[in-house]
Amino acid sequence: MVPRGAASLPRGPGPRRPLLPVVLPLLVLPLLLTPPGSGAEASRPPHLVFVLADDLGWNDVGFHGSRIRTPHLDALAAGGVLLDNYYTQPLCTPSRSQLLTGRYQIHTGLQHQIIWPCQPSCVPLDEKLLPQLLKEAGYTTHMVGKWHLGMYRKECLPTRRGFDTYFGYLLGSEDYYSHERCTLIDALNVTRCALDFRDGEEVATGYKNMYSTNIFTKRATTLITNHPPEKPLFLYLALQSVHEPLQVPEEYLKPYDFIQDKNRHYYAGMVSLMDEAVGNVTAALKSHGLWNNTVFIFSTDNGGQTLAGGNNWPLRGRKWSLWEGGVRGVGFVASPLLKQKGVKNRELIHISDWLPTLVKLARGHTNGTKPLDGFDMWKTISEGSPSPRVELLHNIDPDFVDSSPYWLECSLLL
Ligand SMILES: *[C@@H]1O[C@H](CO)[C@@H](O)[C@H](O)[C@H]1NC(C)=O
Ligand SMILES: *[C@@H]1O[C@H](CO)[C@@H](O)[C@H](O)[C@H]1NC(C)=O
Ligand SMILES: *[C@@H]1O[C@H](CO)[C@@H](O)[C@H](O)[C@H]1NC(C)=O
Ligand SMILES: *[C@@H]1O[C@H](CO)[C@@H](O)[C@H](O)[C@H]1NC(C)=O
Ligand SMILES: [Ca+2]
Repeated sequence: MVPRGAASLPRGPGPRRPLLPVVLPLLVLPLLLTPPGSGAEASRPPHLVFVLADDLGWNDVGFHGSRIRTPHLDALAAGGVLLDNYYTQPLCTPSRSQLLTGRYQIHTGLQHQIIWPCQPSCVPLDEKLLPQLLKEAGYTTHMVGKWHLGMYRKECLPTRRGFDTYFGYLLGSEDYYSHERCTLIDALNVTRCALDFRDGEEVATGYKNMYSTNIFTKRATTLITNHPPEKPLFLYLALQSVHEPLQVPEEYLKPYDFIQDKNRHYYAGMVSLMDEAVGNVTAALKSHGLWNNTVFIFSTDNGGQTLAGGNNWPLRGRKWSLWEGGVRGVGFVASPLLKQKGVKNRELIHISDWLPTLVKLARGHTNGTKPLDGFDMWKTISEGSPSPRVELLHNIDPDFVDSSPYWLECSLLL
């Protein structure tokens, strides 16, 4: 695979399509309504709960054979559909933008990198996002956690893009306890920090010295507990775990005292805490009577950062790279609504596929979206049918730079 460019991934022995981004088909998906009266499933659209981990590596979960113990994730994956040929983008903003638009980032202008703190950029305002589509389908829509899709003007905020409520970080790389985002301003040789924590559109105070994943999990379970089960719920929980900085409460380190590497030791504790968080969320869905009509998705946003505790073995590469370690993602779907359970799915699935898949499950429509690059994967996931996707486009970006000029531009604003 070549870094920085287009690459295609053949699926199975079938015909291989040419590697020509210019002839990407414009995919206007026919979103057929589920026929009425086809069993319990047809009674109500399912609750959709999407948990996105940050920078979680391939070899960082028990179900991939890691020494890091993730009993809750392992049990969910074992009882659901493990996605074994699932791809994300190698970085936060591109992956997250594709998740919520169903479109490759070459179509949204977000192909160059992440959105830096001082960068006046967000997902273009004429893109219709997943929460807007689900809202139109009658869903209550909540987001908890890391946005990273732009915040330079109010119209860019999650609450203006389809979420009824929002609680979390607008950027990335915050301190887990102070919730401040620090930036080294090279030109001035100083580090500047600012609180990056919002409840709705207001600054959230009173959470200092509390670990973000605990705070986000508590908010998620409270939303679940207060949700009327008869109304369809979309909850997007974008955890800070397990992005650097490497921070975790002491008690989570103990079980991993055998790990010599300090980064890996901390990282292992962070993964365990995240696993517990997922356990708390699914327990709340169960005890509140939502689980039997829930589709639960767990995904990373990109591969592990091996420079900060992550591990993608046996895949080569890491976050930021187009090697498999950067883009082949940890992911699974758990749901009583799956036709096949306890299976490993080897069909090609990409992070841009969730929008059409979830909108279809919601019995919604994609009116108002621009041409989608994602495919509805429900039959592929639930029944094991062949994936409609035969290739994927990673990126086209002649302007890609490893360090952003916006770091410097920040200093002009201070
Ligand atoms: C930047 O500041 C640190 C102390 O805060 C100092 O040790 C370092 O030499 C400075 N670097 C430059 C290039 O001035
Ligand atoms: C999970 O819930 C328990 C019980 O409420 C709580 O003590 C724990 O901190 C929660 N874990 C996380 C990661 O939020
Ligand atoms: C889910 O459980 C509730 C209450 O236990 C029940 O009323 C409902 O019919 C169940 N839904 C499905 C799809 O089985
Ligand atoms: C979506 O668009 C189609 C075709 O324009 C139209 O028939 C349908 O009513 C629209 N659906 C909604 C929910 O707006
Ligand atoms: Ca990430």
